[in-house]
Parts: sequence; structure tokens; C-alpha cells
Amino acid sequence: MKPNLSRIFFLLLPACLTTASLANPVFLGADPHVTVFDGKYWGYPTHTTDAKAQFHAFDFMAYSSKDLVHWEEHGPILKIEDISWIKDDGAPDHWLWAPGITEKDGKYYFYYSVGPQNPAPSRIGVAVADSPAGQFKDSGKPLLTGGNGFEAIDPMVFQDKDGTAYFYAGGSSGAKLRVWKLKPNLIELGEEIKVDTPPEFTEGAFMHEIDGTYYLSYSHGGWNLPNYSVHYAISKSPTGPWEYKGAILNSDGTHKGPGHHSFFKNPSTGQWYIAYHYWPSTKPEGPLEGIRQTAIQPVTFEKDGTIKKVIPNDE
Ligand code: FUB
Repeated sequence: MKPNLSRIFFLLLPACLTTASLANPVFLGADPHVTVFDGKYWGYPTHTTDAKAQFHAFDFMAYSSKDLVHWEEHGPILKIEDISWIKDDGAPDHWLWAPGITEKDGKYYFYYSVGPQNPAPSRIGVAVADSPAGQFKDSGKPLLTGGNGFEAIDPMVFQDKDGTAYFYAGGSSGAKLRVWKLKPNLIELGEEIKVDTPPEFTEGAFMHEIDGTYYLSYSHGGWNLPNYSVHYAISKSPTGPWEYKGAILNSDGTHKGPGHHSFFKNPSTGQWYIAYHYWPSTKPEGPLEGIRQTAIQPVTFEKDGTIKKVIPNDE
């Protein structure tokens, strides 16, 4: 029997992620972790609805897309009032930001920073769901608490090919990176791996691996200054030693303060992308006024494995 090619194409379509012409910003909010689950792109930013409250968010939303252009909003996927331990530090006010997510055996593990950062130490929590759209249920206790010059912020989980899950966190005024193995349940820390903090590290660590090269990328500079940028170092292991490779993404004078990013791949085409936030420069009060918003751009890896510089743009 002659195969019906148009029907085969139609059946394959849901499994293939397409990427129409990108148009930035893709959604509002900062610190975006964009990844792929179940044949869709999923984005998890610090939730931002207005400029004044953008560092004091009280919930998280998720965004899903088949083409990186049309995004559906889901949520809130987690609300501050559903985190039972949040008031245990005695601080009067709390807020949530900078999430990271991973999947294991059909469950989704969502990690997030909990403020204040000072004088009470910053903390990181973890919540679990059966779907990338939530509803996420907090684990019942903080996963990590900062202190002694270390800020427990900006969580990132990387699952290596051997199944080991590594947890990266830290930055801001401490500007220190720390790494742990997670226990197999992904909601408790295992052994800490001593790592060097790489050159120019400020915060927002992200780990991805390609053909045995581990890319540790991170934000550098003041989160509200034009020097905010993304740098990277490589290694043959997810815990270093790191070989510093320089900046991948800087402000271009128009797109200010690009940083706190994630890398992800279109599984159908193999094309890699970077998601990051930037400040619009359209407000008369100054270039850094406004709301941080998320952009996505393709990334090119050179033959030697280095990353070609990304020039921020609105496409
Ligand atoms: O969104 C709050 C903070 O700004 C994050 O912790 C940093 O990485 C920076 O993006």
C-alpha cells in the first residue's frame, strides 16, 4: 500500500518542535529557566507584573510554547502562602524569585529562591508536581539556607548522563558558587563537592553539557548596572576545574543588563538557544527603568566548542 505522506507528516508534527521567527521579548519576567518537556518548550521566570514589585514576587507562573513565539501562560503554579516554612526565619516579609526546574521519572522538581536575603539568610525551597504546569507542592522544608557570607540564591539542577543530579547555587553579595549532589529523591542535598568559584562570577549559575564538554555559565556584574552580562567556563566534569572562556552576552547599549540565563536545545533540529532577561531602554527616567523581560536567541557553537558571542536583539 502506498504511504499517505501528508498523514505521516501530520502525525509527526506534535513531536517536532518548530521555531518560527523569534520576536523578543517572549514574556515578562527575569531569571528565565527555559527547557523542553513532553514536546513543548517551558519557561519559568521570576514572575513580574509591574516594575516596582519585580523583586518582590509572591508566586510563580509557567509559560509553554510549541514554537518559541506563541506562549501560553499557566498558573500560578506555586504561591507563597503554600510554603509552610516560609515564616520560620522570623522576618516580616518574604518573596520568591529565580526558579530552576528538572524532571525525573515523570515528576517535575521546581527550585526557587526565598527572600529576604538580609539580615535573615536567603533560602532555597523545592516543590514537586506531576506536570510541568503544576500544581507544585512544596517539600515542607528549605533545601538550603545561606549564611557565613554565602547567599543561598539562584538554584540550578543539572542531571548528568550517569544519573547524578548536581545542585548549583549562590552569588550576589557573596559572589560564591557552591555545588552539591542531590539525593536520588531530588528534594534533599547529598554530599557537597568543593568547587572553585570561576572568574567574573556574580550569580545565576547554569550548567549544560555537549559531547563531554561541561559549560558553566553565569551572570557577572551588578543586576541593575549596564555591566550585567553572561560569562562562561568549560570543564571535562560538571564540577570543574573550570577553564574561563570570557563573556557570551553583554549589553549592547540598547538592550541593557542582559543576564541570568539558561540554555536549551530544540530536540528535533539540535539547535541550541539562550534565554535571558534584559531591561528595556525606552523609559525617559533612565535606561535601567522598567520591567525585566525575557528574550530568546539562537546560539552557535564553534568547531572548538567555544560559544559565539550573542548580540542581544528583538528578533
Ligand atoms: O531576580 C533577582 C536577582 O536578580 C537574581 O537572584 C539574580 O540572578 C538577578 O537576576
